[in-house]
Amino acid sequence: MELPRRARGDELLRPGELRALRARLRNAARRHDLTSVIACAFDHRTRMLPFVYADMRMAPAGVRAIGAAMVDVGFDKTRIVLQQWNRNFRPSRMRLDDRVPDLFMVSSMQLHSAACQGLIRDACQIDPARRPLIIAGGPKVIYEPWDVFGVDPRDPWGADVAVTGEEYVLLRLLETLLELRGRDESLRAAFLRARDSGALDEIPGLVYARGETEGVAEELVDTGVQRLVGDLDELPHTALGYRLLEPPGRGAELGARALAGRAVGRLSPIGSLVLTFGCKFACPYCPIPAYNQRQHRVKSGERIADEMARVYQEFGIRHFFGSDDNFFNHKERTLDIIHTLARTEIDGVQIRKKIRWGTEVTVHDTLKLREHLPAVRSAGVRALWLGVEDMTATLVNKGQTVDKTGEALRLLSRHGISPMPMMMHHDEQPLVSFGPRPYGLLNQIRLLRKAGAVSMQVLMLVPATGSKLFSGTYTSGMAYESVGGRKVEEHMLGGNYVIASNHAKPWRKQVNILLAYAYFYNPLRMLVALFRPKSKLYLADAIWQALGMWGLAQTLRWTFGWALRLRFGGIRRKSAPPMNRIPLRAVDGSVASHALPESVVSCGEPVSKPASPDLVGATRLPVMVSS
Ligand code: B12
Ligand code: SF4
Repeated sequence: MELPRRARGDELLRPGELRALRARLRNAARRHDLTSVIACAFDHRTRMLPFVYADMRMAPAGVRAIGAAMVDVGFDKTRIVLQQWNRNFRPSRMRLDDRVPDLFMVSSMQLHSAACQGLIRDACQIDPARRPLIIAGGPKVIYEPWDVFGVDPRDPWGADVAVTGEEYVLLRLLETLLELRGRDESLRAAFLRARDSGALDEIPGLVYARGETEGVAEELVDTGVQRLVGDLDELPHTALGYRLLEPPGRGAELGARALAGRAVGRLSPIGSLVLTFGCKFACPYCPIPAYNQRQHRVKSGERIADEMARVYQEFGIRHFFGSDDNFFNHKERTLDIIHTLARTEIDGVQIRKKIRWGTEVTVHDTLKLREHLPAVRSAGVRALWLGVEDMTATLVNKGQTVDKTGEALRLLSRHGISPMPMMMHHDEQPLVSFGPRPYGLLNQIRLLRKAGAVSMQVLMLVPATGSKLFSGTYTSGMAYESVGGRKVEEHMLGGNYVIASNHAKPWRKQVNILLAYAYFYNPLRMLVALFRPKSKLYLADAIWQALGMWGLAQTLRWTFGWALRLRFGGIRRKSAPPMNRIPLRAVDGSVASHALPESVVSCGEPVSKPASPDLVGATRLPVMVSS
């Protein structure tokens, strides 16, 4: 089920609203000496292809954005801890400025839920009188906020509040709490008073718990779907978040100071940057268009140029990855950014000579921008990740055909931009096919490599929370509960494990993924890459091959046992999606925006979800076909 959309015309904040809030908070912040720690949850069992380098060497933008928002309004005593680098970090032992922080925030993707819950549980060990206010957020929480609250009186734990939105929601929450906070009162005490007085109910984008006992959520209150910031130039500057990173270490506690200067660039040589959000397509397996309430949001070219230049100069980061859903989504907006960057100079030198960057696009839009690809390269773009999924468009048709996909890849290669296709393997696709139609997985990989592919991503189609296909995959019995006695856990939901299939021999699907990677990343290809590289950047092709082989070894290590279970073990299937078991209601007692259709509402009975008066159901746009 997709996230609902706010009423038409009410999806976005008013222009200037985020800027005004930041200014107000800067005034208020002077009267409060707050310390905060923001942890990025990371489950190390997820370290495999195709993300083995980026997962550790790119400090995530989500926690940095939250840190930047805190510093921007005046709360400099903020530290970001990445579990990627600090796997033994224990919130119960954290001290900042020689005290227990006022705020402990956790950011998590769905894949890292177990780690996220572990962090919150540990923070709950702190004596309630001194406990920080615990706030959870990020992609996991946006779709499944109930999972950060405990319900067992024998094992009390849980966040105080889940933020199902972005920076604006957090800052509005802080503003409300600071307005109410008494002298020397803890932020958490102010939160509890605000919650009980109904002051939080006016802030869309929160889910908070109610209950008699500390750490036992008897009921959750959902304040609705957030309003999004439309003009991304209103966001705090990205450089602010980079100053807050905890140095890597094996300890449970925080170090004396955050990483500084060039050390940041050495540990995070790739910088992720928000450039645009949103995508005009409507692939049924993808939650992105609904999350963005069908809006396309952009930063200006000037702002992007400034962010790249400042991060480069301050931290020595030369490689960037745009966190775009589809950077080429809107031709004019894309060209505005591209032309501005192409004109930009850093220290008197054209940007493309200092900075290299890449992002995600679609085949369809790449072809539409074909005559502008030289400008795209002049703007510093050196690699583009393309959602090819299945070249024959059997899985989903978003304008790609075998010919068009090949053409897009060749065009990019010719212009010195490395094409990085992303494929999705599914039940109907064989490993190899014979005949004129290149239907098989290896047939397609061969074509993509010939057309210039430098890296390859092959993931199995799995149900994504917040997508149209999500509930149906479970209710149809396609998704697995357990295989060979091993339960499907959240860290397995990233597409590397076959966890939903109607194929008679699902182990073959698991093995196909491994074979596909071995076909693309192998010593022979690496040798060829050294002498006849696909990329115009000498060694880039060979480096990707080396990374790919290392990643394949990791993928084999984590998933081979699963393939054996699929081959020899019994499969138990689910009949319903993972559900919220805590009563969840909207502020006025009606059905909550974040409730799944089968969720429990206050009376304890599952209900079917009626249309809410102020929310319209996500539009069912037709899947785009080629123009
Ligand atoms: C870059 C990226 C990656 C990089 C991440 C590298 C890195 N270290 O940063 C790589 C390529 C490694 C990657 C891998 C994967 N990714 Co990815 N990725 C993205 C992408 C495109 C951008 C992420 C980003 O930087 N966003 C910009 C920041 C600012 O947004 P944000 O993180 O959401 O944070 C905002 C809010 O969520 C909120 N927030 C976040 N944290 C917190 C905390 C608090 C306390 C508060 C109050 C608010 C808050 O405020 C932030 C500012 O607005 C997103 C899609 C997108 N456009 O966001 C997908 C996305 C995060 N990835 C996703 C997935 C599924 C994956 C994979 C599992 C593979 C896959 N099947 O696609 C793997 C997992 C690998 C792993 N082991 O972790 C999903 C996550 C879905 C979910 N519900 O968890 C996303 C959302 C795409 C989608 N399908 O919708 N990914
Ligand atoms: S093209 Fe499809 S999969 Fe890619 S972001 Fe858009 S809707 Fe999602």
